Amino acid sequence: MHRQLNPSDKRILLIGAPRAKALANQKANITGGLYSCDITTQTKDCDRVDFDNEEDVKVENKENQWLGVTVNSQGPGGKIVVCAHRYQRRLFVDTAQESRDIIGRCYVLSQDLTVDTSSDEDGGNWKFCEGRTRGHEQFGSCQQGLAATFTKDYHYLVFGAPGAYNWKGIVRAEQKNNTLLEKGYYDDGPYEVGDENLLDPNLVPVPANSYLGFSLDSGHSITKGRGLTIVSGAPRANHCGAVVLLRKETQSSARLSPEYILEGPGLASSFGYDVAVVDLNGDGWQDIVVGAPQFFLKEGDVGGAVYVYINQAGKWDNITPIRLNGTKDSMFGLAVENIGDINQDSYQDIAVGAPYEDSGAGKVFVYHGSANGINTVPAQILEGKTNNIKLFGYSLAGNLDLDKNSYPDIAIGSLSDTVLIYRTKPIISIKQDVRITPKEIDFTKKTCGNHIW
Ligand SMILES: [Ca+2]
Ligand SMILES: [Ca+2]
Ligand SMILES: [Ca+2]
Repeated sequence: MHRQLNPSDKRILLIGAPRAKALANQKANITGGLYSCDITTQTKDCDRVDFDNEEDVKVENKENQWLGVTVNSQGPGGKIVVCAHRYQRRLFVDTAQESRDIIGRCYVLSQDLTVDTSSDEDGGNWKFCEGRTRGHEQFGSCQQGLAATFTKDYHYLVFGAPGAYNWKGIVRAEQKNNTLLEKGYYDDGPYEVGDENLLDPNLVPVPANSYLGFSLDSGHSITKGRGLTIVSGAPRANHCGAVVLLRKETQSSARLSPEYILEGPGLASSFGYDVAVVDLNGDGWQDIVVGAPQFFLKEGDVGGAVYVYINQAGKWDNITPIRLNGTKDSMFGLAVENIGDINQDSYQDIAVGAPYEDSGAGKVFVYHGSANGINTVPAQILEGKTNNIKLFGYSLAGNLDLDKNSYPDIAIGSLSDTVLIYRTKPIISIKQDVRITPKEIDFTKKTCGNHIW
């Protein structure tokens, strides 16, 4: 979801379509793309955003690049990032030495969905693995952009590249913004797990085949009052999955270092497939929600889980998470999202996708935050079946009020070319209670004076 402020104040839904057909000037057939949809009740009000509209087959290949695998807005009037994690660089095309490196690439667009050529940020120059040492033990399969996000202070763009260093995976935060410099803001970064200068895989806090950078979110007040923490899932770390809390070391360092690692609960649960930073109990400390869609219990009908970690004043060592369970084979937790405070009770709320629930129709569960952390009984269950949709809940977006009724709304993606928007509305329940005071009327007492009319 995105809010444009100029040239007009407009709320739009941005939809990544990673299997969409190529644009006219591209040589590939299937490139993926981005659609922009106005918020109306019409079904045909989405337009393809026109960018990434060229291809030089001597040095790159966009076939099946999955543009739109990630789409994120910086916030009202801010930038948009959209990525193609399978974008390939090519060398020595049409020779015996021809090589292809799946480095991935991201684009940044201005708030009105155009590429502003005078902006340092705008355009497709976000491909940090280009030109680095090749081979899958290094940066030849980076797959930058499988996850990407903006930090909430408008300062950094953060990218996940889960294929770097033999699929250990890395996370990188960087900024390119001369306007900010002119305004006196500091120029710093980039920061990278493994160190931007040393490029040392031994500094990555997870083993090979962990996929660090598969999911991303960030926030302040996670480990320190004002410090920035980047939260990234590594769903195959140690076969159990992990979520790594990262911070930049110092202003002079080029490194993102682990502060805490949340360990997955069991074998092959894909703990960290998605993560969400959200203050569920309203204490000012950001809590962390982690999806583990392949979690299962041998007994019973449990499949897929979501772990809710309630922040203990910035200390993460001894937190016992609350587990929310899905049903068997539902992939509950494939998507988790901070949807804002949808019932306006001052506690932020979350949505959880279970796209394989109901034999692949999919369901989305809404949970309300509370003073105690989270209400573990879903406040609402939204169903794909009632809308004839398959794999409903595969992606989620929220925390923006699309129809200006002050309640944040929810967009739910599927794998059947459909996105549904749920417009949140207030529910006012009126409790009738008639009281009579005093309960009995004493006719012997006169309270109306002596005047009888
Ligand atoms: Ca909290
Ligand atoms: Ca709430
Ligand atoms: Ca609304």
